[in-house]
Amino acid sequence: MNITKLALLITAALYAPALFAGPSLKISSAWIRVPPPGAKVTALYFTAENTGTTAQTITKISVEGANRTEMHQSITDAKGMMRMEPLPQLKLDPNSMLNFAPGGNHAMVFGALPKLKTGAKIKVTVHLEGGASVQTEAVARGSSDSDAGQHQHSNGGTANQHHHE
Ligand SMILES: [Cu+2]
Repeated sequence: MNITKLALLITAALYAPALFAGPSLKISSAWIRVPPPGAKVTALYFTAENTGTTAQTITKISVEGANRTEMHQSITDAKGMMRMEPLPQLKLDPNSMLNFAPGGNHAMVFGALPKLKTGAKIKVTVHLEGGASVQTEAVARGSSDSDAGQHQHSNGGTANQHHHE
């Protein structure tokens, strides 16, 4: 191999990823909980996967129609009490995955989102350190998907009646 070919190969190797790769962060399975009537806050959950070779840091999450969001983690303190702590940012190591799920990490969504109905899709933007962002859609799910005892169904259908012991 002559030196020109080698130089070309090295150049290609150096620049190809920068040219073709967007952020290596994948956001999937996003869903937002339909807040009970009058509630001014709800939670957003999703799976974040860093498929790249460099760490990715989530700095902010924007939700269409919401005033603002905060990333939270649920922790159990020394007294055995569950509470939430804000996460100013969240770092994902290369080839790592993070699940935002009830009982763990979540994005707290502030602002009532009064028109949010089960099945609706809303735009979510995950902002990364360095200025890149990843967009996804979150599906609105009712509280019947959880262990919450409060239900509110807009269609009034009898099939949606639940009883909690
Ligand atoms: Cu929270």
